[in-house]
Amino acid sequence: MILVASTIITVFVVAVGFYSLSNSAPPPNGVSPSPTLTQSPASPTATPTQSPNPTISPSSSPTIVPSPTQTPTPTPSPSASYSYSFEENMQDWEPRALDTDLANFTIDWSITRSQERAKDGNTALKFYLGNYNDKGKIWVEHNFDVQPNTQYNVNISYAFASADWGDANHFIIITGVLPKSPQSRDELVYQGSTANSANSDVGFLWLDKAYNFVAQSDSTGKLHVVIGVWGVWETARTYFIDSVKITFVASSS
Ligand SMILES: [Ca+2]
Repeated sequence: MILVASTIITVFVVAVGFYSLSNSAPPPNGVSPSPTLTQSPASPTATPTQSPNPTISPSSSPTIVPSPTQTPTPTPSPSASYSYSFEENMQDWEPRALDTDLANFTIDWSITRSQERAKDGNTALKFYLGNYNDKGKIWVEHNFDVQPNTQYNVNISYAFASADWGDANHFIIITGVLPKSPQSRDELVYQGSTANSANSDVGFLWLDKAYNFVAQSDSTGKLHVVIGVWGVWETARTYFIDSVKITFVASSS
């Protein structure tokens, strides 16, 4: 019995030893390091999984950008025409004056809507200047939205009623287009006299006035039109203006 057991153990030990020798022995080629290649791809594949995080933030932010594109819509067109008859109101024409001081008070002046006479409809603007300081300047002013830094050809026409007959002692017409609202006498634009070409006192006559200008807007995109009179004779005078037409045509951009 003991002999049989020892024989079985001996056979088993021999068999195990033969088996281990057949697997541990190097192959005839001697290329055993091949298993190390299978481990190297494991570590690089783990790092790319962090990359999706940065791609989330750029995709959400561009949706905010398109909204500012709605702001340029108020930009005015390069050309525009306007007409004024003052039948209902002043139509945004603002009365203004300069050099109205006289000693310790100011001279009388006014620019109001009046139904005394009109060239179109029933109402015109009435200009009254009690020019007793011999230097008063009164006008109406209208601001227009135009394209900034653009040159315009501007035509201003209107009906002008004057009772200034004869050859002397007339006032001077103010009409111009300015990039800024005038603040001094030197910034106003003066034209011809207020004479109505009559040889006798025939009262008010309606005259057609028309002036062309080249005006340059600045970065504010505004042009200021002024229409009025400058008193150059020491007396009181009245004038009327109606049917004002203004055309802006952009000549460069
Ligand atoms: Ca009118």
